[in-house]
Amino acid sequence: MKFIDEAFIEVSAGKGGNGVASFRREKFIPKGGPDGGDGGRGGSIFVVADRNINTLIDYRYARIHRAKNGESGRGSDCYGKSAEDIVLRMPVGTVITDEETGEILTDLTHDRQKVLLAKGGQGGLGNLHFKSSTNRAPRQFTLGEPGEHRRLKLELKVLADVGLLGMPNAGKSTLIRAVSAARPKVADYPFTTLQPNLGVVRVDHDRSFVVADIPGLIEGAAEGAGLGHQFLKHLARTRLLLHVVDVAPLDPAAHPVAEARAIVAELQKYDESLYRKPRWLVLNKTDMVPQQALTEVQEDFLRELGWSGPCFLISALTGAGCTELTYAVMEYLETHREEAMPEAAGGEQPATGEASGG
Ligand SMILES: Nc1nc2c(ncn2[C@@H]2O[C@H](COP(=O)(O)OP(=O)(O)OP(=O)(O)O)[C@@H](O)[C@H]2O)c(=O)[nH]1
Ligand SMILES: [Mg+2]
Repeated sequence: MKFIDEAFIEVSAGKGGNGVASFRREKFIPKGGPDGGDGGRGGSIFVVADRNINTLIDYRYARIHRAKNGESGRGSDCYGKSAEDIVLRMPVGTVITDEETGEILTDLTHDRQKVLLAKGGQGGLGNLHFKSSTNRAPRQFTLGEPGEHRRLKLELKVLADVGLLGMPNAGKSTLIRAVSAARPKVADYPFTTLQPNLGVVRVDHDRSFVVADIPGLIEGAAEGAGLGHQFLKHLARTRLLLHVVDVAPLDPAAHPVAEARAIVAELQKYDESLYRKPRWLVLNKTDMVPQQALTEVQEDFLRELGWSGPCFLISALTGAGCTELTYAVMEYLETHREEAMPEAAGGEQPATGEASGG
């Protein structure tokens, strides 16, 4: 099973403009010849693959795409204007199926690939075209053709860009709920999440990325403790890991630094390349720490852990710091696009039901 991002849209190409029957009327020329021009072409709808787009989220909002009609022809040999085409941008990897016939119209495999989805109608012919030696004053003209209309299903196999990593109860699922429309279960007991969840994080109208929330890890996972560590395979093809740590555990015996170390150790035991993947620290549940103590808590934590990499303070519950975090992630992904992970063995995607949202 794979995680599929999907959307349903309708595309309507424009109708061609009508041709027209008209005759030249000038002073001293009592009966001029035919001069009715053709109608313009209706706008067509194309799709272009764009490697800068990661998800189909935009198409869950904008469902109907309609191109304009061509203008009708006019007298004095005037042709009607053709309507502009509409170009829809979609991620590389999108498969587009005609919902009515089940036919796959296209499978966008490479950047800038352009495919016609709905053809605009041809413009009709003006009576100019029907002039012949036997008919010098034709009254015929043709109407513009209708544009194509299709209901389409868009599907994209989603690869997570970012993976959440952490102890049970660290707040990973709460974070994915805070930043995306995914609605995984959240509860105050460990191992709430049993299956990975993916969520689409939209930072602004055309920038988004995909996050994977996986079950919690504990010390000894490599030996099967907790849910084991096989879920880490879902992170193989992500480009960035967010290590979520509960900095204000309710249990006074808990030791967040030691737990953070344990997570990293499990990561390394699982796979060296996962261990070397870019990783940021996300200190969660800051709402449980008095505001004035926050800087000190962070500094102590980083010093004790010996961490000098990126670190974010958030509260997944209140949303504090989450926007800053998602913007930073988006920016990171945009500036490190070239380092996209090669197809790694074992890097299959999470099996999930309803995960992303719109
Ligand atoms: N006060 C506070 N509680 C939080 C915050 N984030 C999560 N929680 C709570 O912590 C508990 C665990 O949250 P989850 O999101 O289920 O944690 P998880 O990391 O997904 O846990 P597993 O799925 O078991 O690995 C829940 O009771 C949450 O409401 C936060 O920022 N502040
Ligand atoms: Mg969870």
